[in-house]
Amino acid sequence: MGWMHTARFLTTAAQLHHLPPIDVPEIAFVGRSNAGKSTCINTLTQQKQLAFASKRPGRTQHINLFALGKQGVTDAVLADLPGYGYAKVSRSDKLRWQQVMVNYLVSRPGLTGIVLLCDPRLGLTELDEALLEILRPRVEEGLKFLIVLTKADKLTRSEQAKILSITRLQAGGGEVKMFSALKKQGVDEVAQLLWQWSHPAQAAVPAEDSGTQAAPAEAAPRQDSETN
Ligand SMILES: Nc1nc2c(ncn2[C@@H]2O[C@H](COP(=O)(O)OP(=O)(O)O)[C@@H](O)[C@H]2O)c(=O)[nH]1
Ligand SMILES: [Mg+2]
Repeated sequence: MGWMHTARFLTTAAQLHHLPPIDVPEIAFVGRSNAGKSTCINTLTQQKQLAFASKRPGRTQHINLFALGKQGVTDAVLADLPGYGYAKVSRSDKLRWQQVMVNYLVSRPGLTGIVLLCDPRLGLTELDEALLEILRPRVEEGLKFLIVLTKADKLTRSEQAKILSITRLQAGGGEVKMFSALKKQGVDEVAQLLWQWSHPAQAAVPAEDSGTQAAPAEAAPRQDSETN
């Protein structure tokens, strides 16, 4: 989807209060270190180095913002949050980052959606569950939520089906999608969903202008997507 490919670097911040206020929908990518977050962002945006796929997991300890929108007009922002759960990070660094992340998730104005990246071979870990718990009140208030199961190419079809249904149960009605950067599996589906989150008014009506190729017919009526 062309819209995702417009992604451009906006800013980076080590602390929440250094982030600029944003007046368009913001979608945050979160997940354990090594879950495949950088690779997923790079694949969705078709830009290899946008979210630096770190060779040293846990060391990209900044919140990075990327602007999206055609003709240079920003209509959404992606936020890449630092990965968590990396064993070799010191306890004090871990605590500091947990705090930044929790503050971001609880208080960031304009936060519209969360994409939680998860390696399906690990499943949702305690840290992921803790994060879901923190998010619950905001999800109840309408925050969109998607779990992306990465590295699908490492699983057989039947393993994929199994982990999908388990994760859907755990997600309590939230969306879950299978994704592979290697096989380009799930790329269009995830891009489509993020576009719908950021353009709820347009996503609710069938696409008429070909420029913004909107929701598939079955997804069109889902404006308030809390379907438990
Ligand atoms: N086979 C496969 N490997 C992947 C995929 N996505 C990420 N990886 C690998 O998983 C490792 C961690 O990926 P990265 O994007 O840096 O994870 P991050 O720490 O969550 O940003 C890297 O070695 C990637 O090459 C995928 O879809 N398929
Ligand atoms: Mg990364």
